[in-house]
Amino acid sequence: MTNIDIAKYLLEKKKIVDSAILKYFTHKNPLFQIMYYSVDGGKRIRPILSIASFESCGGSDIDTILPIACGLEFIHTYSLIHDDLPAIDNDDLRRGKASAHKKFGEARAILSGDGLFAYAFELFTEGNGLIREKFAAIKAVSEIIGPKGIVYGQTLDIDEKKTLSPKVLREIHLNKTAKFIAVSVKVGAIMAQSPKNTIDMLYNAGLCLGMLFQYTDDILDVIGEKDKIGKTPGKDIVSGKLTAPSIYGLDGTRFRAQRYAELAKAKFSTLGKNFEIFHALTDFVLNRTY
Ligand code: GRG
Repeated sequence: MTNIDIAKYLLEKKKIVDSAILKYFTHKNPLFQIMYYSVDGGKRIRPILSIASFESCGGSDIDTILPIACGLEFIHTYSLIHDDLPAIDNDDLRRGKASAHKKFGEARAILSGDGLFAYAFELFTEGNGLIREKFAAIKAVSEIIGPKGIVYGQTLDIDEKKTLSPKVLREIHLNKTAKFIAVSVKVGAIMAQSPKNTIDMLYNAGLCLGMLFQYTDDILDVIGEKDKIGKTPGKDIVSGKLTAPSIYGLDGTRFRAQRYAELAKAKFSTLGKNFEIFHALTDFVLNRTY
């Protein structure tokens, strides 16, 4: 247990991220409005993780990490827009409102995702200095959002509807979700110029946090409230998706989520007291209702 007020922490950091994001949407070009529609409204977990890591690693100038934090959110939003498309998950609701293709039509939704994806990389290169670190951050992110990460995980996700294989489930969760969560933690450490072993340890701890995140996402699909989760509950069951509850049941999934939380916290503990915030963040992910 920590004395950190995690709700307050998340709210404060979300405000910082939200106002940084807003500054990137001052263009008059209407595509930016379509892009912003989908960006608006998320929890900002990935950018917050990158900031938490940056600060825990001793980083002090938040402007060093903020553009990258916003870029992570843009890539995440891009993946959500594409995930919701009729050809993939076909979901009408996202972040408590009509999903992008429902609001603007498929073509504009696809293009707004593409725009966010490219815009993220522009942000990653923003500002002067720390060229090596930016290069390392771009390499780390680009490695896990493509065919060795998110896109691979999503491909397995759409293919694997029949087998009830724990091994395949792990592969989907790891690639679709956990690596992106882990790399969000990693880039904070990179930008704080941390030593390689700290960066590696944080990435490994982040993978456990990411697996936990997808377990709680699967649980919320079964028991979550539409108003809180902002998307359609029960979709995984209807579409016959391979999820943790479909293999382990709800109680088994909760038990495994608890184990991932313990594992994540044990790994964050080895980094010392400066990383206490990650214990609170892990507990938040374990107990989240949205
Ligand atoms: C190339 C990046 C890229 C994507 C294309 C469609 C696709 C391939 C990937 C989809 C991956 C996906 C949607 C994974 C699920 C991850 C997940 C648990 C999303 C929900 O994240 P939250 O709860 O949502 O952080 P908010 O709205 O709060 O940001």
